[in-house]
Amino acid sequence: MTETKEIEGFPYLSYSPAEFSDVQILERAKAFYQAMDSRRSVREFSSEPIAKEVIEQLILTASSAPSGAHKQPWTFCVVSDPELKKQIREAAEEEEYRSYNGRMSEEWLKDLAPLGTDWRKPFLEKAPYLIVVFKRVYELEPAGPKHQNYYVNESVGLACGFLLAAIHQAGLVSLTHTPSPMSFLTQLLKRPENERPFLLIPVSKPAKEIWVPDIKRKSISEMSTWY
Ligand code: IYR
Repeated sequence: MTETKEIEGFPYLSYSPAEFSDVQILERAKAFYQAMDSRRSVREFSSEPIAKEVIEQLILTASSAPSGAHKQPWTFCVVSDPELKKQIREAAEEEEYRSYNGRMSEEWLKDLAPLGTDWRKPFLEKAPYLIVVFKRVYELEPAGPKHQNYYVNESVGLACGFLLAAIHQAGLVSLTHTPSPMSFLTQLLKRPENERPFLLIPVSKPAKEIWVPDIKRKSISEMSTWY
């Protein structure tokens, strides 16, 4: 049963996370790793529709992430309108064309080669939903002062991580697309001045045939140091 009390004038709730045995904790840690390790970024999408309610649930999961001073400095713009998706694709491809043909260094292009990316982004029209995540640098009171948010990149990055996990867990696929520069999203989606585009995440059911690069994740010893 949840109890309530005041601490230094603020309301608190008692919180009792589920408890497990050491054996169960290891099993659960392994099972979750297996589930998450089977996630891949994809570039082939299905155009099959997905219920709006599903996307709402995914966004609620994303928004359960921790954030600096609990400011929840994020806005999730969900695009399913075909005309708007087309405009986003055209604007993204224009920027990406320039990136792939001059703005990116030789080394960067070489690093991307095994991933099979290029300036073409047909998935921006094909996927039934694009979730465009905006970070809220500050909050605007109507005709009032600005209020700073804290650790905005960390907070929105965490929310995006939760979102990718939720998408995968639901049986859907996604890509963390980073069109650069991204300011066209502010204009096309008519976002207010306190918001900046953060990530563009197309979401769909798995396409019938998907090929992903044969890349390896770092081993525990390569990416952890224990003191
Ligand atoms: N923004 C480009 C390039 C690109 C960047 C990263 I980081 C990738 O992991 C893959 C591609 C694009 O989205 O194609």
